[in-house]
Amino acid sequence: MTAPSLPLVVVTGGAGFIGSHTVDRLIESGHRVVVLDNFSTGKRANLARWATDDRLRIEVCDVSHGIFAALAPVTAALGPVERIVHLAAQVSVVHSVANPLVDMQVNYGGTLHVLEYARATGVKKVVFASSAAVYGDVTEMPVPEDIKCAPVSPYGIDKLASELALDYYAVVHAVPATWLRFFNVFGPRQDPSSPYSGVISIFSDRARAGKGLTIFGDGGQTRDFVYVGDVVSAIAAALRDGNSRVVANVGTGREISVLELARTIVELCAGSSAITHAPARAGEILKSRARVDRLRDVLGVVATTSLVDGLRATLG
Ligand code: UD2
Repeated sequence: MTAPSLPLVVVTGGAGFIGSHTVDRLIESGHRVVVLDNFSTGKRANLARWATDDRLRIEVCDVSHGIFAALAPVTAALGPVERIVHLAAQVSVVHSVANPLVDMQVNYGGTLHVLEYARATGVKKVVFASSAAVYGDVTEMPVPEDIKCAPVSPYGIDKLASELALDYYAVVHAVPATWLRFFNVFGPRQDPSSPYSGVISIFSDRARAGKGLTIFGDGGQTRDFVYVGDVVSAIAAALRDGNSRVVANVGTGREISVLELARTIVELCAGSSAITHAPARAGEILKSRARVDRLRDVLGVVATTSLVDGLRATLG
């Protein structure tokens, strides 16, 4: 890796869906990037475009076991880590309901390991991928950041606990941090292969193949689907932002029901996939829509990609 004057940024989970798009943007905008990924869901293919580029270094590392050992040889060669984007996580709400201890170890434990590294080495900024799942079932819509959080899943609890840890490290150990509450992120490279995958990746994959779509519940539940390119803009802005302890929703401010989403995807595929229903999943929220004033006013980001444009890019 050359060009030592370029700022060095660590992206945990950098081989994953949101992570690999983040890596693309950071390298394109003049950074050197170190990806930490255990490749449990991440893929080297997502980073293939940088395979021979010395601005990217990839270290196999499970953040829930600590990051000091993986980063020691990197920093010995390249100098200190300036900033960290912490995305590595177990991303499924449903999985967390079935496996709360795993969720806590990976999602909360992983965050503590990142924070310990940041504290010990004087990292200038940590940007953390939190989630709309911290809110639980709220009555105020669109949901503002300062509403009382009442998560209804281990996933939401662990993301909220991570936020509290970030706040604690910011106040007590002067580790500057921003935590972004992602709503439902979608786009190219989202892996449809697991039953826990994001609904758009599953529906797109099946509709393209003319297979049926299964809706959990009556399909009246809503989500605020935000395109990955807009999410990366929020991450990049948070990395640059000189403020600490900022929390911001990352969504569009619009919601769509899962039933309407299914119909839209089938229509875009010009297909005839049947839409059927199965029982609703435990631990899920019913309605979700972001208030986005803070994203715009503090970070200067507006999620401009329409759902249909984003779906077209996803469907390829
Ligand atoms: C997403 C994120 C999660 C968190 C949360 C924030 C994923 C995989 N998870 O959880 O990390 O940030 O948003 O609110 O992106 N559904 C179907 N049929 C299917 C699959 C899903 O009906 O085949 C429904 C599902 O029951 C739910 C909705 O689609 O009502 C969205 O499900 P999801 O798994 O894509 O995402 P969610 O909201 O549980």
